[in-house]
Amino acid sequence: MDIRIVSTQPFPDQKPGTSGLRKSVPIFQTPHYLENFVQSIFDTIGNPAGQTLVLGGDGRYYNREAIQIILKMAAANGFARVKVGYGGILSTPATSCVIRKYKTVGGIILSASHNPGGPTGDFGVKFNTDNGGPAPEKVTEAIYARSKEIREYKILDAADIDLDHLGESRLGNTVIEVIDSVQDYAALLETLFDFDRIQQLLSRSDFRMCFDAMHAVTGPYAHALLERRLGAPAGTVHNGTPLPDFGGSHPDPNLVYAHDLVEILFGENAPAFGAASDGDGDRNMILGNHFFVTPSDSLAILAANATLVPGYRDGLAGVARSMPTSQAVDRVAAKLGLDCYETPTGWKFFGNLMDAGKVTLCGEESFGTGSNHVREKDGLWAVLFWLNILAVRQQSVADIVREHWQTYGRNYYSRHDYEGIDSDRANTLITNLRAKVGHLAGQSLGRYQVEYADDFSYTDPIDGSVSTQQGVRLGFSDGSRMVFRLSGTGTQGATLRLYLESYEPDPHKQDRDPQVALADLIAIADEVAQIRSLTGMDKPTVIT
Ligand code: VG1
Ligand code: CO
Repeated sequence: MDIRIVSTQPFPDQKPGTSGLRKSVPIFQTPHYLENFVQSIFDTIGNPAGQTLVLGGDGRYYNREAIQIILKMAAANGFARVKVGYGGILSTPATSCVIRKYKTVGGIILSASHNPGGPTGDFGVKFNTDNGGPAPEKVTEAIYARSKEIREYKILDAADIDLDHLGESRLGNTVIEVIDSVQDYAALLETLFDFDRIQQLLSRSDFRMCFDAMHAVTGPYAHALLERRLGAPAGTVHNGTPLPDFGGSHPDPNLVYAHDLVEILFGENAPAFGAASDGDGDRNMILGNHFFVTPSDSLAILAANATLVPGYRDGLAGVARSMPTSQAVDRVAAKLGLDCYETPTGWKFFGNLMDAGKVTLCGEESFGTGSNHVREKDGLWAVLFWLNILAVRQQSVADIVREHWQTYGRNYYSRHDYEGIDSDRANTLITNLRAKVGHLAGQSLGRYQVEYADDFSYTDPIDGSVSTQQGVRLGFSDGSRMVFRLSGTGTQGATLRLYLESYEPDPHKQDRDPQVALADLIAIADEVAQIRSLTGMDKPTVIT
């Protein structure tokens, strides 16, 4: 065996963000950059002897090259086996599924999720631990600490592995197993949903659906599940071939970046149901005929209807949402007598709650929903969950959502993103807010009375770990809220996210445009945070 020990210098910037390490492709192509980070992960895992690693990515530019490097490093580090996705493809939820099913030590997912790809786009490395979930903060901190002192890494001198044939081969003493990217995951979803009933729905002449894979990882999964297994007509899946640059767009399933799908669902002769997923397949957007379901409402509706779905027939242990996500699901939990947890942004905070059996469903406002079937958010899972509900209730998406509002009230919700802000200005804005919040409680802002104002801090109820400075939030006496935080997934400048929410119990007032319903709060947010003057931008770059 030709193990090479390569001397290297640490890079100072390998601190994982909300979800993995994300940098531009040219940075990842800098000699030793990827290798240093991967060796830091392996050193943190400890003793790889006898262990299995799962490896795959979303197919973006540099995916295949990075996989070859990581396979040779895994072999040089002494892993017994690596399960790698066919063609280098594994979605984030599928990776989580494979880690859990085969009880492996963890997995590496090559993805920058919703960030654009291509030679000058973004690349990323996420590490998931043996429960199948994103590494918790204590692990990402350890990886980062290791990356700051690393002096060498190990790699095997060997030929590339053929990723386009299923089956086993060897790199040194390590077995490399190219696995079907879809099979294990599809088999798991089949245990949760009523596939027969969904199949009947999809065969009805008056029900058409359309799924936009955005040229990202879910193409092969959606073709296999929706068209081949569940019988949706060929052509139901749009943009189903993963491309290294996602066809030049953001693989981000929201009203702005999934505009082709939005045009179809809001056009003439629109289908009954539409959905899209992101780069690595963990997010989802749900649309009805001329209707958009906010991700926060989607979580609440899945929770309220869970017992209609075989995998959740016996009810939920509890639910959880990230702090900026609307409180719609809290109302469902209250009515059903379920515990409801509020965590910081990022899926890594849900893992402990799920492992401890405290929650079954989790969600984020950023188009992420999931359950304890894996330890990731899961785009196609959410699509099948909705299809299962539609098949049972035989109502339109819009009717289901409106009925939900009548029962629970409507949480008007919107997120305003200000992208590409100068980092210093963004930090000033947040620093100013932090200084201000201590004095805001009890004050009136317009017609709103501030009930509490703080910088969100979370104590994990299972392991007691504390995460501070997770977003400045203002809560008002009528239940309205606003939250300010900086994105932890961007690679250029800073992105300010402003989250806005107000509650409307009156069914006659539930059909307003959210931007109109939230207009006063939007104005107050600008006044409190001086967004326009500090960013120099007069409106957000993305509104969802
Ligand atoms: C964003 C979202 C967050 C999500 C994260 C990863 O983070 O707001 O809810 O968990 O992306 O999503 P931020 O720090 O930019 O707000 V993904 O689909 O990477 O894995
Ligand atoms: Co993603």
